[in-house]
Amino acid sequence: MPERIDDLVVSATTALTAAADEAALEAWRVAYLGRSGRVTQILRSLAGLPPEERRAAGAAANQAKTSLEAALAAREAAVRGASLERALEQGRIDVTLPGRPYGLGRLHPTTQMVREICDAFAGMGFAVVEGPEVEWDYYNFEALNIPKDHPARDMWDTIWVSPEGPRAEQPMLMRTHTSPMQVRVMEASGGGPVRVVVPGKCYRYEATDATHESMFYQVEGLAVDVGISMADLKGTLYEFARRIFGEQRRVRYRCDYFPFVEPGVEMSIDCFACNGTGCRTCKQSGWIEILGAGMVHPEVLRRQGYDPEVFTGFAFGMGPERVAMLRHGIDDIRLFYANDFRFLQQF
Ligand code: 2U9
Repeated sequence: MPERIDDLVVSATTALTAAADEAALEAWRVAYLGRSGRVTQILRSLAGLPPEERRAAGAAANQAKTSLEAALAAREAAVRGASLERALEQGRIDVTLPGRPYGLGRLHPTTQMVREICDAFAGMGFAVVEGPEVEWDYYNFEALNIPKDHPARDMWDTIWVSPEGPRAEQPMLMRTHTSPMQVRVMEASGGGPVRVVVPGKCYRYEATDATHESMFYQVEGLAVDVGISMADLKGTLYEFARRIFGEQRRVRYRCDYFPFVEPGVEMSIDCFACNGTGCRTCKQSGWIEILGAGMVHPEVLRRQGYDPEVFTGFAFGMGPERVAMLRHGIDDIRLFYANDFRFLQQF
């Protein structure tokens, strides 16, 4: 007999108690109950015993094998149970915990500003309309008193859509301002009065820097009717400035040139950061330029069928990103469209 059965059962039981996982249990099974296991070796040695010992030894050996197999099954169940408990504990979900709050989405700062500007004018009777971003040269330039080869075209570096560029018979481009839509509104108005603001994306083919982007937004406006005067322009834009920048704001108008208005003006507000005494925001001037405007050029009216001796109008244009930059102290327009959530989530 290779070893005493009683001794083997004791050592096997001790070793089984120490087996703490499935790999250890399998190793134990191979060592004791496997084809070359120590219990199997005893069972094989029975044939070599004298007949008078074989019966008793065989019964003891089989008893040992049965009890060790039962002990292995019990130990495997215990190890699996403990493993399940650990897994359940690690994966335990406390269903009474509050749900993780979803971050609420928000409007882009440009969208917020565009909506605020449009609301201010809508409150003064202006309709809000949008138009195509890919435009005909006619609506973007010619109808605005900027004929081909006019030097004013140099004010707008343009992205041409027509393969032949500006030489095409009817060139197409990415609009450089939202003015083309005002032309379309006058064209469709049948000679009637107009009160619109036009928000939308515009494009310019120029190097980007802290104040220039290749895609940016504009909000332009147009009022055409009988008897509209410069006073209407000044009063409307003054009210706009107070609605956006505060009731105490003062405005200043200075002459400026645009081919589609005459006279043309730039409107500034007194600096809301220093109340006009001079600071970084207003570059020590006490004033901040907000928009351009003017009385619609008679040629622009005439081309759309209005008699400039009867109908007059005013128009204006502004950059909502600039207004937002002033309000929030943002110093680089490129932040608006860099898709950096650290910037966007602040608004
Ligand atoms: C029509 C007639 C006249 C729109 C106008 C401006 C002055 C102006 C710039 C301000 C900053 C564009 O965003 S900006 O770069 N615009 O200063 N725009 S008058 O005049 C029009 C438009 C349409 C039919």
